[in-house]
Amino acid sequence: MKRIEAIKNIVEELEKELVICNLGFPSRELYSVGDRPENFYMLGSMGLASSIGLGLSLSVNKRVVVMDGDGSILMNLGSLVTIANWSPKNLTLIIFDNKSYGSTGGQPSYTAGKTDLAALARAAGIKRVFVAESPQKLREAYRKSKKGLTVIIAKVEKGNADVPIIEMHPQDIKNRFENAVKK
Ligand SMILES: Cc1ncc(C[n+]2csc(CCOP(=O)(O)OP(=O)(O)O)c2C)c(N)n1
Repeated sequence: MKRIEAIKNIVEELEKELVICNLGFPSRELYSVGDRPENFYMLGSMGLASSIGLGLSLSVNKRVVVMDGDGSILMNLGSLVTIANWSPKNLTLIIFDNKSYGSTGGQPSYTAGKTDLAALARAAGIKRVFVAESPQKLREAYRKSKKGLTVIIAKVEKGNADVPIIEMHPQDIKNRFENAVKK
């Protein structure tokens, strides 16, 4: 499964969920397959999508979905531990694991080596961890995630889709998202 295909499948499942998306190509892919005011494209801060999603999920009643990457979660592993211990019921963390830093040229990450993200999430204390290798499994996992804090490791191929950059100004992304959160 390609990352853009995984993103499209999640987008098709979305209702009013707030989405925080990893920087680089994942945000560009999400923007091109399903831009909506409830999407926050996190344009610069690698590693922080999961932390932003945690904070948001603790402050709102809506469901929060984080679309993260293996490189970014590996850079901020403390976030998994914090998420596990706060355990917000309304948070779904999807990690697109392409075993690489896809947005900067595909350099291998440590999930290409010895590191197992699902095992890490479980060891952090997260009970509901699913591994999805196909669009169908991903959709099933996503539907189940509505029951409580869930981490989904979506196994995706290396490579980025040929999609344009996000034309919106970061301030406009933020303002539009804030309005969607308040609705
Ligand atoms: C602190 C910091 N380090 C490095 C970068 C450069 N950078 C931007 S995206 C990216 C790769 C992200 O990899 P991953 O989270 O696995 O997502 P993928 O693009 O593979 O889906 C890197 C290294 C950055 N923006 N910020």
